[in-house]
Amino acid sequence: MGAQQVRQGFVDLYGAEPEGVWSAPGRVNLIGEHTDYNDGFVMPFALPHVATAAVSRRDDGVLRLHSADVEGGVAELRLDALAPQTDRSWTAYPAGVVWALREAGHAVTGADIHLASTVPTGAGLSSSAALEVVIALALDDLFELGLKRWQLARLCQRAENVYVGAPTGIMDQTASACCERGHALFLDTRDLSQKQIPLDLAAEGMRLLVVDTQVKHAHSDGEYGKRRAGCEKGAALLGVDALRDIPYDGLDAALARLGDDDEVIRLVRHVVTEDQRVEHAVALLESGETRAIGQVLTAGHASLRDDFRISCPELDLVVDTALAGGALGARMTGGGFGGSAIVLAEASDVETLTKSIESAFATAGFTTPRVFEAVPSAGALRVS
Ligand code: GAF
Repeated sequence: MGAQQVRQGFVDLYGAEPEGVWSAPGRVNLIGEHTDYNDGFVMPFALPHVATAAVSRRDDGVLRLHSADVEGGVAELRLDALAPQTDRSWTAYPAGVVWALREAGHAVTGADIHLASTVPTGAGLSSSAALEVVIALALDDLFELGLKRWQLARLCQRAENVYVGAPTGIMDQTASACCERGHALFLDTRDLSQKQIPLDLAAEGMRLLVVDTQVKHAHSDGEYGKRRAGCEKGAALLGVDALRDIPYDGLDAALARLGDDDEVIRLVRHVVTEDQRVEHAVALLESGETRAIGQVLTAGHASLRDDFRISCPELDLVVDTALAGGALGARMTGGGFGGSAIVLAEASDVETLTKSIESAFATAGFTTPRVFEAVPSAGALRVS
């Protein structure tokens, strides 16, 4: 749904023009998985799929929320009654952002909001972060809060961690808030320092496909939290603040110190090698060796499958089929346990690869996957 339709939807619902319309994208993560809550490195880029919000201020302590994507009428909430983990529906995301802004001392006095999103949900493409960031940016503009993009991302993460109750890291919100068209975002999640890395695959005759397996995942499920707790245990056993502090060339020594705690050993090995893969991929992109990142992506998948153990048969099938069909690299992306995989391929191979993946899914009796090309797109912005 386009911005004009969202604006019109607002007028139909609330009987007046909105003060503005904003959008924030979903993201695909090129490399750097489950490193963000370990203070490590990630490299996502923004998708063309966005959450769009038409918003006006109110001054009476009321928040009205409506989504074109969800059955049901306008939800009306009182700002002073917003409380963490009291809402299990989609409204927890925008309401959580309002709660986080107010809790941080920002004078948000109410709003009328109408939303629509083209980011697939449960596909590991950050539909929640898009929803949070579009609201944060709109309220920052309207209430003239003067917050920086990274500050908006931090507040959105707080909304998700505390208000919604999903123990996620900072990658998705920062990607949605800070990505730039034509670039991947090399982000250090410890201090949120960033570098925009030019990424024009089409100019080099390549494509990046997203394959949404249609297997739904959810971060509030226990498995994500268990991995996070396991990583924190590893850091504590090794006497560091976060696994980011274990250098790649100190990995063997660190693993030896973990004795026979096989589970923690696997988690630590994934995080430390994944940070190294991000740095390696950045170096390859910066030296123009773009095709070579394919092998880095594939190694990342093996680590997520075998060490971190968050893949699933559908994701493995995408990767195996793509590689057997000549892809440059492939891996699962996002939180895992379903969602999407990415495939880096020569442009000339895209059609054949797509057909092979669809046919492998049919043979395995899996739901037909949704395949689309991902082009690095703009981060959150005011549309009108
Ligand atoms: C999800 C989380 F929201 C991110 O913070 C990140 O941990 C990712 O899974 C795994 O890299 O998208």
